[in-house]
Amino acid sequence: MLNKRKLSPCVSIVMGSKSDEDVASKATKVLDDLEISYEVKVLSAHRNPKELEKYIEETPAALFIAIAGLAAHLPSFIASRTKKPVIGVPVSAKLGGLDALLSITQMPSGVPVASVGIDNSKNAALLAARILAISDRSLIEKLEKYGNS
Ligand code: RP5
Repeated sequence: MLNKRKLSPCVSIVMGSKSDEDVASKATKVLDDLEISYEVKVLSAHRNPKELEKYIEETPAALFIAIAGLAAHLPSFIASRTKKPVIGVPVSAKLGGLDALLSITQMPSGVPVASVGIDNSKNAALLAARILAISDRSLIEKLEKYGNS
């Protein structure tokens, strides 16, 4: 079961399916360690587009980590509806995750989505922390202590 921190979320973690939960848990572990607030949602770009759209508009989170396999339209769907940063995590559901990786990285000009490596949601959380650290000095110190392991 994924942990939900009680504070207003800094990071929104959205996954396309409950089957992505194992990948998501690597991101929540890092955010817990760094004491960064987050919320976790299971919302698919294909199965729940209206609910997802409403959620994107309403969440106070500063940025998104979007975790998806297969056609992996979740990160691009989010990026097309917000100017907040979106970090995509391709999931190795089929084809070793290459399908999702290409889908997430091959964005048309003007609609940026960052991508980490396949299943590497730990790096997505660390990248999110680095973005948030731009305006939060205490987070820089925590990241220094956290190291590169
Ligand atoms: C994607 O399809 C999800 O992100 C997941 O990685 C993959 C398989 O989803 P399920 O069929 O297990 O729900 O949308």
